[in-house]
Amino acid sequence: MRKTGFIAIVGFANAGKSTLLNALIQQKVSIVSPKPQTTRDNIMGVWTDDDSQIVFVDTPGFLHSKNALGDYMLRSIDNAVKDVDCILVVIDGHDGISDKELSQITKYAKSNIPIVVAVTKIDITQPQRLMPELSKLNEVEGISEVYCVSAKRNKGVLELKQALKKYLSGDAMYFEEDDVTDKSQRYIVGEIIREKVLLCCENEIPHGIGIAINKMQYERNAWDIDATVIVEKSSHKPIVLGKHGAMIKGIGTHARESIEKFLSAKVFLTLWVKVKEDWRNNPSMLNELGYNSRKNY
Ligand SMILES: Nc1nc2c(ncn2[C@@H]2O[C@H](COP(=O)(O)OP(=O)(O)OP(=O)(O)O)[C@@H](O)[C@H]2O)c(=O)[nH]1
Ligand SMILES: [Mg+2]
Repeated sequence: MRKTGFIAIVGFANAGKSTLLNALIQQKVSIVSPKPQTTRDNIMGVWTDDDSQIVFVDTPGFLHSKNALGDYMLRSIDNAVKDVDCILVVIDGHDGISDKELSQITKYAKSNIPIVVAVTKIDITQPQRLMPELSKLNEVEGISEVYCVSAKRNKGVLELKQALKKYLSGDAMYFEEDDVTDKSQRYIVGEIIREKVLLCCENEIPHGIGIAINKMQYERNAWDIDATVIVEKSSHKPIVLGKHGAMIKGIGTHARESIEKFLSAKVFLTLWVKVKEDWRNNPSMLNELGYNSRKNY
């Protein structure tokens, strides 16, 4: 019989949570970018092997909420850490460990849920810089174990996963053996497009974009996908479109290539750009884009 259970992955924005989730389950289900606040919703990534099924829950990074979407993201983190077998706190070793991170761990320790800390990005962290940072964790009560990993270079990830298995407390399978996420194909396609906008566009715009999938249909051995990139200010539209449409064309090409890999099929992708003023404070827009109380859209 397999041991099963849930492990929440939490930490500050940009710490490397989603990269670690993808490395742990050896599949890309959660998008990654150098910009903070990439993940907006809890995303489950499922690892099943001969002796266990671990359901990892990737969460948005801790943030100061400035709008209704931010409130939703904070609620998502709170929901993720309820009733889990273990909380995996991810810390960016390269940035060093801040007092805010230490007090966040102290707060979680009060819940009596085992806490494991993964200090990540060690591939770009000098060992002499890492040691004093790690000693800060000794001062914090309630940490069960600390692992140093590089999710990007896949260093220490297997050892971390093996160690996490001992915290699993259930024996009921929550997902089929070949499931990798709780999210629909439609959701992941929207996320892939958002990732490419984050990667292609600079500065402030990415925080304010949303993706609506208008159509996703499989016909004659190919997917026909029509999606809208929603921006919150009219001044953002020409930036996402680019000169003579060059930016949106580039976003479309990158997105189509990734979606083809994900769906293992040919994809025809049409992208539009629309302005919806202040959509991150608009309940019906948040609902339409899938940021509603619980799960899949
Ligand atoms: N060098 C290095 N970079 C990493 C590693 N893990 C993540 N990164 C980079 O760190 C940045 C943030 O990674 P994410 O996985 O999106 O971080 P996150 O914690 O999920 O961020 P939010 O969703 O915004 O909270 C990206 O540019 C990643 O490529 C690592 O192990 N080594
Ligand atoms: Mg993330």
